[in-house]
Amino acid sequence: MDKSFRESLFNHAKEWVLEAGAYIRNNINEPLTIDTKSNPNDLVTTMDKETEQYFSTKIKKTYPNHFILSEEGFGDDLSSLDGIVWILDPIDGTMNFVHQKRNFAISLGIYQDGIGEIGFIYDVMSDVLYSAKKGEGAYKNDVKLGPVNENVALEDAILVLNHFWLTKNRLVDEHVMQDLVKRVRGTRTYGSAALEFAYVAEGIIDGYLSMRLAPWDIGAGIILLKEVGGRTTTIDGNSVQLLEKNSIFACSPKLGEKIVEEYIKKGKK
Ligand code: 2AM
Ligand code: CA
Ligand code: CA
Ligand code: CA
Repeated sequence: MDKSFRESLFNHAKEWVLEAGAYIRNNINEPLTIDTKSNPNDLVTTMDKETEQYFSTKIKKTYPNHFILSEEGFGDDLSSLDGIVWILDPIDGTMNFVHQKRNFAISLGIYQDGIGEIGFIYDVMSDVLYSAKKGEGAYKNDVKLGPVNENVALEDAILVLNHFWLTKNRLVDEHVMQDLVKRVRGTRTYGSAALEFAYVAEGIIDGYLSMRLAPWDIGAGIILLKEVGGRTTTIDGNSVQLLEKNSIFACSPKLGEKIVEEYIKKGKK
């Protein structure tokens, strides 16, 4: 993508992210209509839908030949990443949005022919914008991030995990996760995949492992993390397929390799 086009796309997208975020923040105490999707804990609110619709209208009007891959149904039905694709999660961390009124984010990644060009993760209630442009670095507001710490020891590492690692699973059955949790300094769960990616990029978390995430959970985070020298793979260390659901391992390359070799692949040897 041409640098000046990337710049103007970045500026439009940034304006829309901040505007949508301000609207959510200003209406955080208004009554919500809450529905459930795949199960009683899989929540969606009118704010998720309205925010996605806001972006969809703006994008379609300004860039009629671009595509949208998004969670709540206002995007396109895509079978390829050809062209320019906006990968959007209007509210990542809906459960946090509903129950905690904090720790949720707008996640937006812009790809051209499958290559990440622009990423935004907006922590709405804290008014903190993580952003990245391909080849130009990643930022937390106006502060440049990175590079990720290449030499963190497992004993000094904090990993983000979630309760899915307590459910039946090969890595749990074979005690891989339990051994890993015992070895590292600590674990955390924040409840927004996008923010969890941003924290790895910021260097306040050393790795993030999650079971099944959708493209819009990870689209922006992959771009942000790459700009600080981090890597995103599946749990097994393989490449992520952006149009599908993936298990996710976001980390610095060295720590990621170490955990995959010493723990994840352990049961397979
Ligand atoms: P969401 O809030 O946009 O649905 C919660 O651990 C994280 O996992 C959030 O980023 C959440 O995104 C994501 N997630 C993905 N699939 C989910 C599901 N079926 N139920 C709940 N959270 C899901
Ligand atoms: Ca959801
Ligand atoms: Ca999400
Ligand atoms: Ca969402």
